[in-house]
Amino acid sequence: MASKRAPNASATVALAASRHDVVSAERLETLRALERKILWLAVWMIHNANQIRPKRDFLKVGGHQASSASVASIMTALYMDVLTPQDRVAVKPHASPIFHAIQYLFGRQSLDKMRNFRGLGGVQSYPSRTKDTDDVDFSTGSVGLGVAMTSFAALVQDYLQMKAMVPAERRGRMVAIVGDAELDEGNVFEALLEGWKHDIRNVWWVIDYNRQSLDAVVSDRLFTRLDSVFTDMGWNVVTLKYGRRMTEVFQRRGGDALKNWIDDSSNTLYSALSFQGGQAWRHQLNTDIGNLPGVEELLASMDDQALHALMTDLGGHDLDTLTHAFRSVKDDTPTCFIAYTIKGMGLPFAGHKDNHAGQMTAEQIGVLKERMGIRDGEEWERFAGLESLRGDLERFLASVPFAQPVERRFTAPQVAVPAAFEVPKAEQISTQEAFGRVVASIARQHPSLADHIVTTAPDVTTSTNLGPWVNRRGIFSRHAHELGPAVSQVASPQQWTMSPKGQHIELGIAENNLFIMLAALGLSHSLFGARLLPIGTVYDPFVCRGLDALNYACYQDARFLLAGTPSGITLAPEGGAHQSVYTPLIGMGQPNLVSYEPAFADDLTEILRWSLEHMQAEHGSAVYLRLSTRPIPQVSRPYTDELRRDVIEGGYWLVPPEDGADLAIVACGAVLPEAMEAHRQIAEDAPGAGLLVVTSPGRLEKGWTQAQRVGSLECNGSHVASLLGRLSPSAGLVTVLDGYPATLSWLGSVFGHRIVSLGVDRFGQSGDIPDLYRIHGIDTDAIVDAAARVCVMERLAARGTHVH
Ligand SMILES: Cc1ncc(C[n+]2csc(CCOP(=O)(O)OP(=O)(O)O)c2C)c(N)n1
Ligand SMILES: [Mg+2]
Repeated sequence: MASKRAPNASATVALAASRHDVVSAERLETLRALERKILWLAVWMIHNANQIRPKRDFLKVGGHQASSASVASIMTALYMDVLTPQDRVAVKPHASPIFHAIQYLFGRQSLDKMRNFRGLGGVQSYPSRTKDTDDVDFSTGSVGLGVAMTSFAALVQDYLQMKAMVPAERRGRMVAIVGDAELDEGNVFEALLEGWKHDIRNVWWVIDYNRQSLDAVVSDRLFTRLDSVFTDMGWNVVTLKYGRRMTEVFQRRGGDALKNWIDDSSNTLYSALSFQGGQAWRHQLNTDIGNLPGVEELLASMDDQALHALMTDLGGHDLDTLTHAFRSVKDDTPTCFIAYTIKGMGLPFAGHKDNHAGQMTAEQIGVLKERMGIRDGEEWERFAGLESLRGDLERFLASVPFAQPVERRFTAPQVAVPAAFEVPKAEQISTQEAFGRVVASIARQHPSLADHIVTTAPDVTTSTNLGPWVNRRGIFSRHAHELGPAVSQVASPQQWTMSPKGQHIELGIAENNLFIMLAALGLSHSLFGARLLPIGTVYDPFVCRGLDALNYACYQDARFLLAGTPSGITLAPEGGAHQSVYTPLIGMGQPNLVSYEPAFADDLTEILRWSLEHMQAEHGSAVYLRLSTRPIPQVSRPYTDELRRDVIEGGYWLVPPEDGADLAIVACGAVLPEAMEAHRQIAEDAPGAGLLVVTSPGRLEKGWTQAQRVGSLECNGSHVASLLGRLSPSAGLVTVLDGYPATLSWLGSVFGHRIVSLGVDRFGQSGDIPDLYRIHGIDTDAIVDAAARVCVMERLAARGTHVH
């Protein structure tokens, strides 16, 4: 358990404790009893789900007894002693059973759900803010993301505090209970650096340092790195390596040698001995240090059981050490606790290198149950085996600070959104520029709405047209920064002030951070009772760089507006590395996200306006806009309520087809000029052909799929059916977008229309738009050609000839 580290004032909690940091012996006894009960309930929950509950399939239900046991003490100390209702916690995913067992003891989790662990409607496998019903603060599951979430939630809390948007009594600490292998995830370090830049406060990361991941025992050399990374980032680091029992024995003769042995022992050896127990410890210690002064006597003074208890008395399992460490923190500096633990502590496979998915046998459960004093049939009883303490425990639980009946999930009033925004005026304009202008004009024309908007971008603020908004509303910083005359005199369109009043959170390039920032901002109404309307921008191809974090934000039902811009091969000269191809499919397939790809500024303006409402609606969601830097000619038309509705529903006829028309061109986004020109060219040969603008492939598709589920095969209720229903049943469709063609090819299934789908299915490259549209087959000629083919197919079909 190598842990050579430079002495550090904050390193050892045994130092300088004030009296009330020390928990009384009586209280410790109570905590220990609860810790045992919590471990039992967690283990039993998993056992019941896997080995007792009847099964209808051949799947292992799963659940992680070893990972849970590893943090039973840490979580007991936190929830039963230290946390307040204002604190928010991301529990490492595999400790879900421990969290729910704790809530069960508080009377906040039902027995039915515990019995139904990992079953439909039961306790979720990993803590879920949306699916669990006992007040999970942050969902976890994809390791590393929950950890980072606490940093960004702290930043949101700071943001709200500086603007007096959250009362003092709602502010708390953002706490992550972190598996040590989570620290292999790069996003944790991206978040650490970003947090340092923003000088975040009130964050605790408690690292469950069991030195085991899923597959293996982790490298001995990791520890020294970890410690210094945190101190370099300005965190306090508190190492909890030795429990009280160990610390006391170190004072005895031979204790020094024992301590040195512990410090020098490899993680692998320590784990193996923890598994094997007293005899193995004795043998190894005698072999390695038995000849050093005092060691023989020291070892002889304990039986095997006591020796095992001593050697596994690590800081992360000692409630005395843990409560004391947590209580000793007196300021809001981010603090990392490195708590040494044993994976599977207290269970038969403790320390075994393969214990990650291991589960106790019925026999082993029986032994543990007996040890806990629990009788058959009383496995779920809250106080079984603790009957003599029952009264005390009930009183204790009722007095736990975290368990007090304080509101923890808020609703915030909705912010009014005007019925219309002013549409940017221009003969030609790109959707990206229109987006920037509308956002900036909200700052000017709708100040009370603008007060709730917060923008953020990973170093692409100017290049995604957020600059004018930031000029008006400034950059958020805990500390006001005077630019000074020399800086102010540099002529620049970007005049950005930095202050606590600022409403743009400027991030470094890491896209993971953008999405976790949006997740935290997008839950502000629920976490803090303050309504924020977050708007983030990102280059569209780099949505994929942060995709898991985007999914994570949506999984928690965070509400935000994301502009992915610029997108597609339309970004022509920038080349293939910057040209997104399949992001429209992400927009379609991602739950809790509605996506749009408008072509015209008036459509974009309405979509943006509607998004600000949808982000606040009870059954709303986040919104993703796929935008472009290509200026395109605008169409002038009355913007009727019907058009507004159609734009939001996902599409409208720019040129309506004649009833029973044989052909329609369907286009989405930046390729509209080509589609319009193609439509003009075919007018002679295909009179009455329609031109359909799709603003949201995803909205159209969802409406269609849902209509299918509930009823008629014609899907009469769906918007897309009402659009395409105007065509002849034998009509042909040509679809086109700057993205993967399957985004729209499903339209052929709505009424069985013949379809040719144009789009991009290879990486792009540098070029200009005419060249790139030509080689990818989405230019005017390609559309006209496709229209001709689809018409030929139609005629051949009418003659009964099959087309291959
Ligand atoms: C992003 C991601 N990759 C892989 C996994 C699969 N996985 C689950 S737990 C785990 C290792 C966890 O080790 P650690 O964080 O140390 O927790 P412990 O089980 O030791 O408590 C892995 C690789 C995951 N949940 N998320
Ligand atoms: Mg681990």
